[in-house]
Amino acid sequence: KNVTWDDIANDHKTTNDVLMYGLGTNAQRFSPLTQINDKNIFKLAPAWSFSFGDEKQRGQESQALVHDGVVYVTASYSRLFALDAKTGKKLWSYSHRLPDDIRPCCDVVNRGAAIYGDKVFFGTLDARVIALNKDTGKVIWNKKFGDHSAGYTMTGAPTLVKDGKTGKVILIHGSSGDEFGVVGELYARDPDTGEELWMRPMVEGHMGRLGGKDSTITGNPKSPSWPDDPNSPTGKREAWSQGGGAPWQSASFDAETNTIIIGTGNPAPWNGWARTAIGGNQEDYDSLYTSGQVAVDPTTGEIKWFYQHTPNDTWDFSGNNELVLFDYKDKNGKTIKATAHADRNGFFYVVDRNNGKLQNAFPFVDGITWAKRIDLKTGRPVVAEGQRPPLPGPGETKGKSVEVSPPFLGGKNWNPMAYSPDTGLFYLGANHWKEDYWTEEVNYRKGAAYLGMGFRIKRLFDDHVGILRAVNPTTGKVVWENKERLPLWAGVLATHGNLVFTGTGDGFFKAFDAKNGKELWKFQVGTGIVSPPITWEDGGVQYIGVTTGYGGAVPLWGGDMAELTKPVAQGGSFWVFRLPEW
Ligand code: PQQ
Repeated sequence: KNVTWDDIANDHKTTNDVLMYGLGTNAQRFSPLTQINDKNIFKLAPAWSFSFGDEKQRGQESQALVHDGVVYVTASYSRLFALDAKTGKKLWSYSHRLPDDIRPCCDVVNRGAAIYGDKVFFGTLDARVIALNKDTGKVIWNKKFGDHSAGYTMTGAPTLVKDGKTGKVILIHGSSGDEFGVVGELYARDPDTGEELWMRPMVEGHMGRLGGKDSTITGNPKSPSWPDDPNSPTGKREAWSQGGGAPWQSASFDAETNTIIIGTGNPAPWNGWARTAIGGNQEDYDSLYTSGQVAVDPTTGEIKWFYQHTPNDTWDFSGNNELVLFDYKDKNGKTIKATAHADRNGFFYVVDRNNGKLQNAFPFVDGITWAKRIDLKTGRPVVAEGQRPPLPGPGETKGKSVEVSPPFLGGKNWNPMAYSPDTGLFYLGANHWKEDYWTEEVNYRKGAAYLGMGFRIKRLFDDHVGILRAVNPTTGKVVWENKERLPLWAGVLATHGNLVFTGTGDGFFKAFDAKNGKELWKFQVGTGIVSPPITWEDGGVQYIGVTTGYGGAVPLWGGDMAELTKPVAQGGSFWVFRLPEW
């Protein structure tokens, strides 16, 4: 059976398949299934497990898809497996041949595939999108979108949207590469041929494309949010040419307003002084359209609205975490159609998805130092004095170190949260940590890290780093929490069975009571879990699936926290659980 747009549009309601990253175009990661519930979860047991094999045992961040009795799961190093959903038997696999000079910043990860018609689609570390026949694994098309040796790569799952104006289903994907100073780009493609329909760059003043031709410049053509330099050939300081803003995670889609909504990455370089006029004030240069959430027209690739979480982001907070679409009633009883976003900067944002206006913002982690609060009137953070690391003094190569929390890996990183319409709560895997942070010199060199900052991540509390929290998006209250010894890097799944599932760095796949946070069940998979779980139903049986295998940014960039995770064994498997017959 081929996948239709209706199948995708109803993904959040239907239980026999999982067709979208986020378990629906709204990215809520909520399943209406109840066979496995808070009463019988204690019986949950493995049904099968599949090993990805060979030596590529690290960084398994994939959310699997399920269709017509087949599990489609990507693996590290740009691999994709099709497995029989009942038995785990391999039906086919595809292993992309990668060149030696790829430059993924944060491990050789892949977060998942997209499915439509007779094809599955996924991105590769050498900056390609590939379409495979879903039944045979045969390559149908293969499109290179960027120079991997300059730092372009792709780790996020592509998604599909149906353009309400033209009636065409289109494939949407982003790019990665901010840490190497490439301009972040969002793409729309024809799913049948892979042909580019449009491309939107996320740095103000750069030219977009539509139908293979120049379209419009992003934002103000003079790009006043980036500093001028009359002595440079572009008229701007170097950073503008390399500016980052990569939409490296996955888009959500609001069919009602025909809008693609996606987060944009950090500006490049991290060093905010390089993105400020010499002798100027960082607060005067926002580095649009980085570190925010952007609404894009699927027909043209034009920006409809933009809300920036961290103007002139000098902390590598990025703005790229998932946008969950949900509706709620405000104080006056009016229904607000909103996006919810837990930013790396430690604040949770509720934004009106019709116009990008901030409705609510509150901290979801403790100990935030960089900003006092988010001003609900202006929508801008009130940045704390002394939290933008100073330039090196005369004769120095490093600036004075400043202690910042959250650190650049964030109060929450890419690991997506879940929303339960039953409880009205968001469930998110957060982390409590901080960093020493200082400026360094920075000059662009193709393919080299382009940061201009030095850092060391440290612990914030003695007894935990990870903290799973249930938060109320209207009051900002933490309703329950569970501490974890290691950083949390797995996505969350919520179900109508009053359950919340997630995985831990030390290898436990866990289930919690969605209402009160009581830990109800756990299973040790023998390696860390850094992926989003899924659930589906087949022949009257509910299954829960999760990819396992430690990796991602923490062991590479985590400083003291990387040390902490050293004992975690690597791996690469997909596990499936069900209730036994008794
Ligand atoms: N990827 C991870 C991971 O998979 O664990 C963590 C991060 C990335 C980050 O903390 C990043 O800042 C980051 N940034 C970019 C970017 O700005 O281009 C890309 C990626 C990526 O593609 O994995 C990460």
